[in-house]
Amino acid sequence: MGKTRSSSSSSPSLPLRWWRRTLVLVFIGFVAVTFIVWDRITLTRDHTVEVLRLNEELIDLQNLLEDLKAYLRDLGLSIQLSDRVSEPAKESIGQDDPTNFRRREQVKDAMIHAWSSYEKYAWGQDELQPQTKNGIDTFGGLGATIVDCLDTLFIMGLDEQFQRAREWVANSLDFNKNYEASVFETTIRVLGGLLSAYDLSGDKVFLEKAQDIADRLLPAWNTPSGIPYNRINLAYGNANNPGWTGGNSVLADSGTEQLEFIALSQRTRDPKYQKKVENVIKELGRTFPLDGLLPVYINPHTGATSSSIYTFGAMGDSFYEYLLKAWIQGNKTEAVKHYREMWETSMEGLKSLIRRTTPSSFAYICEKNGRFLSDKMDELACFAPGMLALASYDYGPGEAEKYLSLAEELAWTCYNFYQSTPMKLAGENYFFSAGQDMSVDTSWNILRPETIESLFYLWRITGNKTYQEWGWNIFQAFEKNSRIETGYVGHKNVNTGIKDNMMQSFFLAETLKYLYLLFSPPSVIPLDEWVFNTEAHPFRIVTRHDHEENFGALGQQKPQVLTKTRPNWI
Ligand code: DMJ
Repeated sequence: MGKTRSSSSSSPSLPLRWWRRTLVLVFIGFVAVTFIVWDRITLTRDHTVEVLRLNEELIDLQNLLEDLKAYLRDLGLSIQLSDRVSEPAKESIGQDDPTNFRRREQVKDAMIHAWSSYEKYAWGQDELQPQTKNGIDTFGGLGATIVDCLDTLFIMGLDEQFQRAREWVANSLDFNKNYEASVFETTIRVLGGLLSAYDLSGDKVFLEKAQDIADRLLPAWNTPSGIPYNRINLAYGNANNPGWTGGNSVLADSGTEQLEFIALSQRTRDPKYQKKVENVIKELGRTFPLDGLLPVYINPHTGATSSSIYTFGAMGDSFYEYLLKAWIQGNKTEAVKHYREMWETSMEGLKSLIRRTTPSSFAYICEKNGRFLSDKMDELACFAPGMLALASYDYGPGEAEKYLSLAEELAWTCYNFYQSTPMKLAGENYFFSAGQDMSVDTSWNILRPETIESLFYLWRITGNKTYQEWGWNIFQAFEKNSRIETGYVGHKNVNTGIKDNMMQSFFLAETLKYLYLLFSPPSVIPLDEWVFNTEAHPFRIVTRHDHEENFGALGQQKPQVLTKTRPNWI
């Protein structure tokens, strides 16, 4: 007993000793883990700070490089600085950084502002007039802004807005209008917007509506040559050309429906849409000139072109864009080889229109009037650098560099269309005269997207962040000068700053979408899976069908839903 008491008072019992040791071990373990975690956090923070610093240095270096380029241009020299996307560049554009995140959130905020202003003052009408706070039916009352920006809302993850737009399309969109619609505008904005919304969401209501509007447009192609009339009554189907074209069809209006109608045939398994628009290219290809440049007027009865203006600007532009993109949409296969060949021929023509200014050696694309070049370029032609960059991807090293180099030079010119005005907003077109570089001719700015579009492609293809910086500068000019309390407006004059009263639907459909994508990782609408129509509506690239039998057999099947669930990029 005594032994037991004495032993318990001098040393603790066995379980107590075990507990003490365990507690000491737990304490030591806790201290060690805390130290390791703290050490890792510090390391990660240091790493993040270092990456941000390096990013900033990279931007400074790129700016320096641009200064150097400009300096060399002043001396009449030029250097080739970028290459096809190198692996490190691919990696760097694959990463999302805090600056990009912040910037695309601000672009999204701009979209929310534009969209809510439209919802508040112009819901259901084609476009918003922000100064007078009302809607206007510029396209016959088809809710153009809603349909045109369904995909922008979807891509930006603006779910509630997308749902409201979707309900309007399902319940209120009515194409049975006694209205002479532009076949081109209705195709690229309305049909294009619906098809893109279908590809992104898999919601069949969009495909049904797409088929409805396409069926109403289709009689426009019933001409002796197959070249479509450019206007059609949506309720009665009678088609014609406006008086100001002298009864002719316009090149861009007739040669910019291929992507949409081919996409519709693929999704409905009905070949009739594809056939109509592909005939146009075949017809134009029959007498395609050696330089691949077509005048802007075509006779829909004979298919003959009449010598007039040749341009990559208004009335010509997207015809050339679609030659390249129809080839991409068709998986670059044998069946669509003729598109690529025609496009390449046209690029010989484009190169023959290139001149450079003095003193700063800005490259620009002239227009041709008959046989004479005029030193004028539309901002609309600023889609061309993006097209050239996109095409460069499929060339071997030497040719790719040439295309990319020209694309970069032209993009620099287009960026300077913006930078050279007091408001840092581009005018509608520019003249170039010896010793004076560029001067604005038509001085309005209607929130157009072409330059931003090209910056987007150039950034995706080269990984050069300078293009993001340029896009950001342009965005800030829009924020500063075009944003008002009730939406976004254009300017009647970029020299004086007088505002107009229109928020064009393409500002939401294109300008803001390309800006958002400029600051998003390339996995958001990757260019090897999607092709953008000329209104910035992405269509998924799917298998092409060329034979009637394929269409016939598949015509019995239900349309394939391309994307059933929401993509995981948001
Ligand atoms: C848009 O409707 C399209 O981009 C079209 O190809 C040209 N014009 C406007 C934007 O400027």
